[in-house]
Amino acid sequence: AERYNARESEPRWQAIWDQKAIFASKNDDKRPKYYVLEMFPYPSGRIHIGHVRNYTLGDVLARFMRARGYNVLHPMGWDAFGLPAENAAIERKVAPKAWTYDNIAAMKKQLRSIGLSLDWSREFATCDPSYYKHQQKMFLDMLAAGLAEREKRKLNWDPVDMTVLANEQVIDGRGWRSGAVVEQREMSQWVFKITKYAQELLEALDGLDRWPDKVRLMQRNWIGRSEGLLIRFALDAATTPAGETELKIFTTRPDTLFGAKFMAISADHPLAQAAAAKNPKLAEFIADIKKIGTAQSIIDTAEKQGFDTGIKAVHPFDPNWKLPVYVANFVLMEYGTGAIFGCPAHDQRDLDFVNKYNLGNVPVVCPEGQDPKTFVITDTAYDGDGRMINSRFLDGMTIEAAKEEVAKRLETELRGNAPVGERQVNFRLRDWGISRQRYWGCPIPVIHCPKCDVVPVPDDQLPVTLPEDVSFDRPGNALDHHPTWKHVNCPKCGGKAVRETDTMDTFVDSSWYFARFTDPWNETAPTTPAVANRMMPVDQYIGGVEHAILHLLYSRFFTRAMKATGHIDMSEPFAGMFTQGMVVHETYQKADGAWVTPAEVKIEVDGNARRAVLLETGEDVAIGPIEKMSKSKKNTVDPDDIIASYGADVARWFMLSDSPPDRDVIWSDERVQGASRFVQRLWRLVNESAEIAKTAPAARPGTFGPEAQALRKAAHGALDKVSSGIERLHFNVCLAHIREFANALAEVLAKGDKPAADVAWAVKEAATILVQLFSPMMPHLAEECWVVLGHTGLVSEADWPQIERDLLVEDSVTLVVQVNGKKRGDVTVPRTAQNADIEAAVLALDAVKAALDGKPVRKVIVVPMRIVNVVG
Ligand code: ANZ
Ligand code: ZN
Repeated sequence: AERYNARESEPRWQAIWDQKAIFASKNDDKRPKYYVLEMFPYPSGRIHIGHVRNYTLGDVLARFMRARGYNVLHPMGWDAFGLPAENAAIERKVAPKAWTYDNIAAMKKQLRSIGLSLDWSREFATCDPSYYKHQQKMFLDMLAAGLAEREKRKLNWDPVDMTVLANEQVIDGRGWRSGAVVEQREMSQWVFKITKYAQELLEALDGLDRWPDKVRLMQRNWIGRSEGLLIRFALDAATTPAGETELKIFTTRPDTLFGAKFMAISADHPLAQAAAAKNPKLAEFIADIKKIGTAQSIIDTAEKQGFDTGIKAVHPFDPNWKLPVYVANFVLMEYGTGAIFGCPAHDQRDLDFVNKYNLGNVPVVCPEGQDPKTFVITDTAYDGDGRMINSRFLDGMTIEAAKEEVAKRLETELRGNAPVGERQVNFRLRDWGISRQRYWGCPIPVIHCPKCDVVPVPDDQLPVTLPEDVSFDRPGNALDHHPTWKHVNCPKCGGKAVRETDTMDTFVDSSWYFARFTDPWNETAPTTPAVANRMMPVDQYIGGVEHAILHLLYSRFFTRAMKATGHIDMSEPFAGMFTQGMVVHETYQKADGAWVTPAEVKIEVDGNARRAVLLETGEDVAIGPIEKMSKSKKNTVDPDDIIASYGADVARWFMLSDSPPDRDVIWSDERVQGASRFVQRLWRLVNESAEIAKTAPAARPGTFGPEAQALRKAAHGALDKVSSGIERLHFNVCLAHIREFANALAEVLAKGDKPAADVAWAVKEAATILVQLFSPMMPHLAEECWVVLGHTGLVSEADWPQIERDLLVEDSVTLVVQVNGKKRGDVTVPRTAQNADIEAAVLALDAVKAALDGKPVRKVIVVPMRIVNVVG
């Protein structure tokens, strides 16, 4: 046969799939549903190789489940709002809308060239008014249900992008996109009350047994539940500003109360403000530390600093024990009560702090087996288990018992009319601030009226659409600058009012798109609940681990909010979650330090040595470490180039073959060429098989000789292993089985002579199974092979082959061979072999003879199916 020509074949099959609309799933389909979803892309302009991997993984599963008889939903859309469109507008004077839709068109073409089994009939972009209209409706539903609120908040303000950033968008005190030092500003903004679901979001993680453990752990930590005690410390009146009488703290370690050395409060704490009013030095200190910002990442890394307010707090178990109260930069106002007691021996931050201010420490927990008299803490706090010491009535107790004892005592002790201590559960999770001062986002559908305050936009006026005549000639929110857009009459009183000009965080857009895919045609509601309830949850969601926290958590919250407002009747959107690894590549650098792209170098291989030279000049370039593909290091490969030179099937096969899908895969041209050779090999194999298949009897032979039987066993064995491998997304293992099976088929063909009828029949069966096995990975090649084998219809529409289970039973077993208890090799014998035959086979082994070294055999012990031990 001629060489397989992917360039000619791939677009042809793509057109046929399209024309027959075979991947469009119907909502009234009666078969069981299977929903496969890859995280939808941001329309940046070009597909990158990471997308190719992501969508290929999902596509293999989607094609497989379709062949298995499921009504597969495998849609695609665009996460289309966000800053880059505005930046393009500023830099290149193109309208955000035009830029976005142009990018979508270009990327859609690229996605099609990968040969994905996507249902394009459901496509939408989150910037389509027909999508965000429903998002606005749900916002209003949430407002009515108390799940959206307006709140005054200290916010991270990015002075360059002129927008509020979420805490997680602040990296080392700087904006994640602009890199500008972030400031703190107090502003009113819209929040979603995700904290109402904190406990539920945490508990439900246990039921998500098809999620990676690491993702569930990340979510758990993010939600950050901790059980502790709220303690009211009395303040010493003589040292305290008038009006202040007590300091409330939250602690998870009440057992360490006798190790307390100081109290610390946040710079934003009212007591700090009160003390600063009379102390200019303190006021200055507070101003200073506020400049650094209060993002967690800064607090964790900044040097611990404090200022002694002069105020003293009284120890709850000893009226004569006074503790100094500091303002400290490592205490956050937003967590607990914004105040702590510091126990330096058992908390590293507290220890760093006392070491700086010479306050000393007293250990109160002694590790088991340590002598309390010699147990001292210097630079490293001890946060492990042990017994209480130096702690009066707690001495000798375990930490747990001591916590309980302190809680019991303080709970029952009253000051004023209130208990001194109170058990409390705290969450680290904050409500989700969704206001963004940006143009290219979903408008928040409310109107601010001087008389009526916040008025929802009436349903019949939705969507509130973005104006298109906007200018980006000055920084800030173009919606706010627009001459007319925001000026409206109040829907309630008819008076002059203004629209909300904040738009929603783009994470809102991606928090329900998966539900919209179930019925994107519904013009009057976000979902058609009966359909959404049937098609959801997503059975397998696939995406990058970078979205393991926020996107998944927000989606889980939003699904609950949709449930509360009647748009869907379930809580968890993703039954299965898979996080794929990255595509990485080695880096190349010229002698002058300039990075060069993989396309510009040629690799010369000499034995084990690899050398890189510049294609154009032959100049040597250094091969650097393998890294995540990035523009700065130029170690990217362009999917278009790959598909143009090798075809999509090769790219897909390579992505799947080289490493498990959850690990990084190293892109290497040499290995890609290997995949390309394998494609040609399969093509030849199928063509040769087709010649033999022509001679096969139409009817299945009644019996099969040993050769035919062996081939059939290989075929059904591969079918079994690949089927279960795909279900578990162990794609690299599946590909290894396919290779092995292809070899078995090739061996039969290599015999050359005209095969007997039973063998010819088995070859036809084997070739058919082989093509079906690789069809989810290399669908274009598979369609072409399907034709060659004389099958009608499309392999993409064919049912998955039936496994004949009785062919899976192995005929032989392999036993470990030991001589005097030491492994010397193994032996493979027929499953039905008698012990005497096994003994004879073992004693004939060279390794056994060598180990015996002429000594007589005293005994041979056979452990059936496992071990043979020769005693000499
Ligand atoms: C005394 C103590 C002794 C603490 C000890 C820890 C170890 P999680 O587990 O994250 O809830 N803390 C409380 N509020 C804080 C705030 N606003 N800013 C900074 N730190 C704060 O952490 C609870 C612990 O973090 C609390 O328990 C408190 O310090 C500190 F050996 O109290 B601990
Ligand atoms: Zn009004």
